[in-house]
Amino acid sequence: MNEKLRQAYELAKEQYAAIGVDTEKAMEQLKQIKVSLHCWQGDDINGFLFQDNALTGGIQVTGNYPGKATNIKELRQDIEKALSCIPGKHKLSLHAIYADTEEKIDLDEIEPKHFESWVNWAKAQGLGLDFNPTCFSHPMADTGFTISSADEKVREFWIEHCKRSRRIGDYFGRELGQKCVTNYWFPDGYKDIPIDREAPRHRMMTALDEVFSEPMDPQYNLDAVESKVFGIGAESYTVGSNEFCLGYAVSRGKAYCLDAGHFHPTEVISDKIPSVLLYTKELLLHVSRPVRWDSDHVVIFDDELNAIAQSLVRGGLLERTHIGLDFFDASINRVAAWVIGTRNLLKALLRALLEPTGTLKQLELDGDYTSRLALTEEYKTYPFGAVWDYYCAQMGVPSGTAWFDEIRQYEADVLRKR
Ligand code: RNT
Ligand code: ZN
Repeated sequence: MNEKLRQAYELAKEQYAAIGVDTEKAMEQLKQIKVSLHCWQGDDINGFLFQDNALTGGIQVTGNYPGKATNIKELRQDIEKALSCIPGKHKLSLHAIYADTEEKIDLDEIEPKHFESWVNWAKAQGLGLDFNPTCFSHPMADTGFTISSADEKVREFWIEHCKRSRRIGDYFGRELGQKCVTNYWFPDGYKDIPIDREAPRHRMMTALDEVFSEPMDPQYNLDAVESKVFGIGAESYTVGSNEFCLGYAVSRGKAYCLDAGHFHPTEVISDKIPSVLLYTKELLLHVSRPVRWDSDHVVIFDDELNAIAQSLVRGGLLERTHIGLDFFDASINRVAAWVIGTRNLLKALLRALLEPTGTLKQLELDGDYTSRLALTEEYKTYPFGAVWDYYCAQMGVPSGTAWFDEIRQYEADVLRKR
């Protein structure tokens, strides 16, 4: 290891020890945290099951940076490259449209066997897998409604798709020996003001009950429902709203999925985490970055990201939270996007773990808000960067900006040649 890096770490270690923080313990805790990387950053949510399905569902990927993955082999190669720059053992979140099969199948026909090659690859990579039914970018979703459609045929199609998705989640969990989180998100909604706000929600509730009717071992598959406030083209009404999904998760013993971009612009999920976890056993996060809307920008090291990490660490909620990523930027190098977002998330978690939380909590209980403010402000400039660099080096991945040289090289050698 680079001697300067080690010296910087030793100094940081002392400085943290002086405020009662054990840097070794923090790094050990960080090592245990798995982040679920979203496969869809690599190919702009195209998937490989259908040839010409346009992206629908009120989400959008913008940009035309060269080198996107055009098949499963390329996507895996890109993910492997990204993972080589990210410390730790993690998970990959797949969407149904990433099925690996030569068969001409539709979404209501997917089976575990269509994902077998992903399982084999995940095993070889030491990765866990999560899953998502793809309830968009499909002719059956063209009316803007899927599982809550008033058309029974449409509803049945999506119910079948979700049931099968759940079985794939169970299959992933069993094969990989770690729980798969299967996340259900539906774009269903109206562009303009509806008359009936109740019936679609009623239909969604009944449809979900049907989807989850098959008994399944929660050890292998965990179901999560993701809410949203609005989507492009569905600005006036979203069936799967916050109240709908939270209520559903609480009443049915499911996990709730909080996406950072799915609330009004001044609302933050960092403050929702501890409330939700009072009422649900587990939580899924889609860590994303909304810029004016649910724009899914690459996660940066901003205040809200740090607040999310603090919520999890300070509340002792890491064990019940599954941390997933959800962003898609096609205007920059897509592999770099993964690395930037994931490293930032891990960095924020490390920084939160390097806080003397017990001391600060006591000050708060004592009503000493002056000390609380004074100390938290000083701790902000404590040398967590030195601990991060050391952690990366220990974990065998590049520290500092070194990872970027590798991605640049990869861009020249691989991405630009596609
Ligand atoms: C959409 C949701 C959803 C998707 C992915 C692709 O607003 O955030 O999670 O981004 O399933
Ligand atoms: Zn999401």
